[in-house]
Amino acid sequence: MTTQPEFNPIQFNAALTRQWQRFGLREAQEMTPSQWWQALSGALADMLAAQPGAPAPATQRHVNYLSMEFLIGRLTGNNLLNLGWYDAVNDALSAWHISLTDVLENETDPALGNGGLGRLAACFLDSMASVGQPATGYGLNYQYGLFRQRFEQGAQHETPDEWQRDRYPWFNHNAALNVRVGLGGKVVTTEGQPQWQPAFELVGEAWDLPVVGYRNGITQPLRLWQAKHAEPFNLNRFNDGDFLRAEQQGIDAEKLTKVLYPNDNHQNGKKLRLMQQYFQCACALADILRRHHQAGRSIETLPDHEVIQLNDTHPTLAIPELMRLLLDEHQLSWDQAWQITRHTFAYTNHTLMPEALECWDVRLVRSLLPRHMMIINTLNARLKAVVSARWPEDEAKWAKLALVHNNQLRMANLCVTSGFAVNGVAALHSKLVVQDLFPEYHQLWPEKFHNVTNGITPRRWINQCNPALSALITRTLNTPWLNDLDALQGLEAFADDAAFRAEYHAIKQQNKQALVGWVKNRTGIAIDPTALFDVQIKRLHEYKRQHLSLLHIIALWQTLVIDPQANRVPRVVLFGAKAAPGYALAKNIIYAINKVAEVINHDPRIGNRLKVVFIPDYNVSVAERLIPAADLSEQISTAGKEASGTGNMKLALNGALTIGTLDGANVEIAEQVGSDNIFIFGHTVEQVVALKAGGYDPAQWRKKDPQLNQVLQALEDGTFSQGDRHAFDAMLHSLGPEGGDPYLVLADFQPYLEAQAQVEALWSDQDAWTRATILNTARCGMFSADRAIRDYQQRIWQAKR
Ligand code: 26Q
Repeated sequence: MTTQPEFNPIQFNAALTRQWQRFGLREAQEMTPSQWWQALSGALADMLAAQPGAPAPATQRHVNYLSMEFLIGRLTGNNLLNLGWYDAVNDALSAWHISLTDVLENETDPALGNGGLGRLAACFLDSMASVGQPATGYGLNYQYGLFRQRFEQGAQHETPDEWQRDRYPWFNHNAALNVRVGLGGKVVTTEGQPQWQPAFELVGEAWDLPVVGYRNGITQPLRLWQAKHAEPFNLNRFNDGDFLRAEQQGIDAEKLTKVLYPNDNHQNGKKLRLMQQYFQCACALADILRRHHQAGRSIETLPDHEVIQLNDTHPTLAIPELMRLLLDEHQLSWDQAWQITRHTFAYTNHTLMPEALECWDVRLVRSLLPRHMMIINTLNARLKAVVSARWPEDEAKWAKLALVHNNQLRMANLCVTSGFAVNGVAALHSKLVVQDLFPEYHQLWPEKFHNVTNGITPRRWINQCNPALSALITRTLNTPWLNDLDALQGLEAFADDAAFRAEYHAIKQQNKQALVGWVKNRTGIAIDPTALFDVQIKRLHEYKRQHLSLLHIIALWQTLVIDPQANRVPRVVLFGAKAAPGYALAKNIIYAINKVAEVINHDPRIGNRLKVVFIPDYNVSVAERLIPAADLSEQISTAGKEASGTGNMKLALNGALTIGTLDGANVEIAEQVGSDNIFIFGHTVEQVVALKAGGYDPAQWRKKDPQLNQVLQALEDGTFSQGDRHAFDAMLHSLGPEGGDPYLVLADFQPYLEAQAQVEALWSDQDAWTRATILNTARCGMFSADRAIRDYQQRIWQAKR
């Protein structure tokens, strides 16, 4: 058992001094706020690098977590808390009359991910370090993270996110870890041995970020690869015309890791994205094999020591890459190579949505990776033999199970076939993965399929973002709970303690008050801290149904306009969401929310009883402000569409009550907190299926519901768009007979309104509300990412073979 690293103030002062001296200053006081952050982080990074590393336990497989996204959020404050140095550094800085919290605000949020999948990867790294699971995260060091969002007259505009990776003090670049990666070219066979001759090569540089375990002395790397031109420049190759060929194909090495693709739950089939994926896989595998050899281990024992966890199908090319290395570089037989490969990979599925399942044009894959395509074709032929043995002459089965079909390479099928484990991310989702997505594969290999319900790191998502609540919990439980979140159960006893309720309520109120000032600053909108804060924060997607909440807002406004005396609960509805730049419908929903907000927020008849705020440029740091101040958590996706959700867990842990459908992890949240402490509504998965099978007709639902009709009319008749009757066409079209309302927004409208009425009823009894929020905090222990990591260990990584 390793322990918390000691903070040495003398060492700290020396490290800090080196930093400001590098800026060419004469004393610390000359630093600007941003230089303070730079210097503090640089000093801490130096001190961390000097700490003795904890020896890796030899008995556990090392986890290689491959992900195209790591949405890590700001690091400096988080690292200080995990190291246990926060208070000491706070004291040290106050000697210079510098406020640590102010300094920390100068960090730009590294946005190297889109949403749920990327943030999950970051939470898992924190938990693996904290529970002592040896692990390396492998990803890409994008120059531009997820775009920055602004609104112009209500419409989303994107600007590049230049996060200045070259000046990020937490990076440690180690040139000794450089990797060479090939692309394009051809395969030549000499004496029966195929060999890939790439058209050109690039270099992957390893840029490491430290992942600090919670007070246990463990630090392990998140290794992000950055593409560079191969150097020294190869003059022979240049003369051979290879360089020109590369130029003709528009391949510029440094373009490769320029920008994160901003699609979430949607594949776009771009060549550069495929190159990014391969580059990331090739770098990671070279690194994993180098470590394995350096440890003096033989290649056959790879799966005994290493597991490669694929975060969705984005790093699937790691599979044919390992096969290629084993066959062509290590000269193993096919059977030997396959034995190793199929015991090394495990795959996590994050979506059932057909448009997000990755398929790549075989010609594109072949042009970039001819040898890999050959290997995939052999795998496909071998799979075909297995499938026809099981289902002789069943063409339909093969059409579903083939790796390559109609000139499309299906990444998910390659992952299921080549890995030893497949998991979904919540109980309901994992059931649907088996039943709807891979039923035939499940019949072939039932033992491969698992559920691991997602989790969140309580270090960032309560301790860091909600220090007052964390302190209350620590005082109350008097036991370490941040690495044993089940201990929160101890709070249950206090739900009926009026003094504790008052303290818990006061903290929520303070957090709301703090948000009020920040919202005013950021948007100019004044909101009432005593109102119910109704929060929906997540990517903008049709299936997540932000527009269902919008319909409720309009209905509420209409009621208040008709009857200003109506006894309704004052409410502030807060949205945070980015729409993929090419996703027109999602952008139209943002526009609609902003336009409706404009009218409602300026309606003198409404006053403070209803306000709508769309916070621009939602990111991890914004989430850290909103979550502790939320009263109501909107988790209202169409049942069966949200694989898990993780914002739902963060909000519940911080004492927001959930209004939600029986979708994703909402199902398990409901089980944990109890039906009295959550507002569940809407069609279930089975009812959704039945409704669609019976020929769902949104026009009928509109016709039979005058209130719904009135709401939609207000959107159609220009009430919110200065008379423009076409402003919300995209959204209204999708909800109408032509669009067919694919996500059943109209069918869930009344059930949603009824659930919102129950919300108001409970809110009107503040004591009962607070009691329910305490029970939410007390019963969310299982949503710690530490529990999720232990599930992965037991069910997948360390399971007996
Ligand atoms: C694929 C190919 C090409 C370009 C982009 C993509 C791409 C990128 C990101 C496809 C999907 C994503 C992101 C998916 C995602 O975030 N899924 C979410 O994962 C969370 C963690 O498991 C779940 O909680 C959410 O329910 C799920 O939507």
